[in-house]
Amino acid sequence: MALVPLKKRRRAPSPPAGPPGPGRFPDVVLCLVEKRMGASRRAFLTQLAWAKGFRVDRAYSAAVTHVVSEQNSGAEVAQWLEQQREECGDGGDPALLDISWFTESMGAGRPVEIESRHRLRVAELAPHGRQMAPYACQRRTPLLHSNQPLTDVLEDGVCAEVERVKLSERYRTMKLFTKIFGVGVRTASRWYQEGLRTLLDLQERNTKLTRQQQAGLRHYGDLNTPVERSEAESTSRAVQEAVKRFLPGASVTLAGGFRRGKPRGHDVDLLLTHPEEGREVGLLSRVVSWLDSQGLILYQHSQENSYGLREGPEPLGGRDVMDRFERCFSIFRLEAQGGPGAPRGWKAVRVDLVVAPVSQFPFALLGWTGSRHFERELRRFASRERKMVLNSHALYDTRQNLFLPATSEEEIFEHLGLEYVPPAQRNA
Ligand code: DGT
Ligand code: MG
Repeated sequence: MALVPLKKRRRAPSPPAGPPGPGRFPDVVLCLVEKRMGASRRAFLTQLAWAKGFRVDRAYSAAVTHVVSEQNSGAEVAQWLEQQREECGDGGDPALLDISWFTESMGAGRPVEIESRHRLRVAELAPHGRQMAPYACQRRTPLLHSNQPLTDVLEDGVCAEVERVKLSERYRTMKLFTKIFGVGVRTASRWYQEGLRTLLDLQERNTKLTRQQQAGLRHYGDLNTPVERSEAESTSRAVQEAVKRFLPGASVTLAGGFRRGKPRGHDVDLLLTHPEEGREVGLLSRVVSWLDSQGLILYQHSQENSYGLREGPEPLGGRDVMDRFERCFSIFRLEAQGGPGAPRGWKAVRVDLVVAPVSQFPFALLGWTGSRHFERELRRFASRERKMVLNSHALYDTRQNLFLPATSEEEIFEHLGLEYVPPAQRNA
């Protein structure tokens, strides 16, 4: 998981303004869906298409004939289209296409004929011909599923154009820099424009780095090595031990991908609470200081709790919901699990510690278990289908103007009128 500034959706570079004229193919007007593709890649693909003489419009309008998206379901793109039509007050009936149509067209240097395999299916069919539930939170998605061979090919399969893009200097550099803890697309893009290309460049040219980025650079290798479950568990034990010293009875829960059963992840997400509301106040700073005094912490910055239920049911920061719990973003110095044979005695591991008052704990647990897509879908379902606002602090019913309390995740699903989905099935 990324950090506070990281987790905020960074505004990445927009595609350059305005397409250069009508293009070589007057019957074809493309619009690329940014969701999942990301702003940088979208800008890159837009420029690529322009260079090949295609017209690509930045915003949707009735003139658009081909909508191209990457890694979105047909239902998602259909919904996106519906929103665009509402916003521009304009109709249009474009073809909804997968990126494969785009890459093949770029490869051919002309718009290739649309085949059914290029089209996104708007009504997806589940196995046995059943209609698939429209929201991911209404479905069970285990870690390994029957479509695995297919999705593996889609993710890992080789496509000449995608390979070419991946090899491009900008792509490689952006990837290198955004993998530094504390560096987002904007900063990486600025550094690229300044001519920086390697991690060594950052050091040699004395690039100004925040304290977080300095730590990210220092532990670059470790932080980009997956965290194993055994490492997550031993981190959790270390935190538990510290918590017990200061507040017996308080609990430490491993959330994030590990709670969903993933064998490895990119960080360790831990939630702290105490069964008596209010007792958790002040706990985090003591725990962190103690861990620090034991030489377990390589970097940390903390954020205070800034949430009050009286504030009302605001959706907390728009599209990518941040929360306002007291939390600590840290890098732990974890004793190597490999024993004496391990190449080095320790490993740097990213750890997020989040403190939730017990009345908000089920919401925090639900919010911090993920997957991100599952969470987004759950919030979208709550808002569209139930007129409720769900975030990691609370569930608010806007029809009745009241908060709906819950003492477990199951109760939250009940309030939403959804069948309970256990953590291992939230791998959407
Ligand atoms: P990983 O760490 O690569 O194995 O993957 P996950 O699934 O553990 O993802 P991660 O660690 O980025 O986030 C875990 C969940 O916590 C995910 O559903 C999103 C949620 N989450 C992450 N950051 C925030 C945040 O700042 N606020 C809130 N409310 N939720 C967050
Ligand atoms: Mg995580």
